[in-house]
Amino acid sequence: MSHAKSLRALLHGSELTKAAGAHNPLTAQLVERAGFDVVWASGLEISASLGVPDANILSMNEVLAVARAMAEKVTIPVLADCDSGFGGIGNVAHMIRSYEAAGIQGVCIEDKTFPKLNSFVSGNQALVPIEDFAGKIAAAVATRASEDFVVVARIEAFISGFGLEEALRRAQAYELAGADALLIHSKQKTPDEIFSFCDAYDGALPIVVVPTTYNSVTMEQLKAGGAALAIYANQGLRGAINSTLQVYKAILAGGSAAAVEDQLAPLSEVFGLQGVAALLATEDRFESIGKDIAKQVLEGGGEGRGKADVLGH
Ligand code: SPV
Ligand code: MG
Repeated sequence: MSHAKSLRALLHGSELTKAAGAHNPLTAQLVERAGFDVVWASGLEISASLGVPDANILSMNEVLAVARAMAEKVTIPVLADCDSGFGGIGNVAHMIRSYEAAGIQGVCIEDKTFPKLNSFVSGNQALVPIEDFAGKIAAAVATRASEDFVVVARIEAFISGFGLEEALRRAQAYELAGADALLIHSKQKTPDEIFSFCDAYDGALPIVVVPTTYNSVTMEQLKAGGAALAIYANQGLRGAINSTLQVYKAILAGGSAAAVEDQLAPLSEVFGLQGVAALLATEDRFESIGKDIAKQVLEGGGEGRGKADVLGH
């Protein structure tokens, strides 16, 4: 789909850019409808939606298929979570070609080992050496076909138990490698850690944050603190889990579906999201063209009328 404002332009705009996580085209459409600027094709959401841990259990092609389908259904940019790049430098180069060709506007890769583990799970959060990840970023940037395609370098130093110094060292390296933006991740309950990074970072790249655990920080505070993009990565999925389960339980408890009807989106809304009106209009148009063609042939009056007339051009 065509895009009003590119991801690159949004990252360099004067406002805080807001992204929300999605796990399929439907939730990507809801992200757009709610008014967010960007869809985050979340690894956590996509893997949860398929019933597996966020730990590179899914292949690149499986998550790419979801991100591609999202990009086909929204007009806002899709930024794809690509974990640690699905392997080594060769995997990253293949990933960039595949994601760019799929109409996705940017990817985010993180400096953890493969397979990665979700940042909020206690377990292996080991970082790869700086040189390895700088090589991946350089490969990503060198491989893209268009300068507009965005490569976000995600720093997991805080998640992995390191301090500000390590985070800043990595920021400098990834910037030198050609990254377009830096995502600084944190699992603290307050935004202090990410603000300490924003204050101390003296490079030129836009900073991306994910306020999941430090959820009371406001968008105004994030903007004032130096963030360019805030990703609300998984609230949609968590809301859907709660509300879907409540609906199922209420049907059983109420003995009929009437008990939940007022909490539900009407079917007309479902049809709207599916594009049913456009389907019917397309069918009408081409059925009538088909009839016109048949009429010409059956009535033997085909001469003098070209293809363009039949198609209404
Ligand atoms: C995701 O949404 O998959 C992310 C963000 O990478 S987090 O779950 O916070 O790691
Ligand atoms: Mg992820």
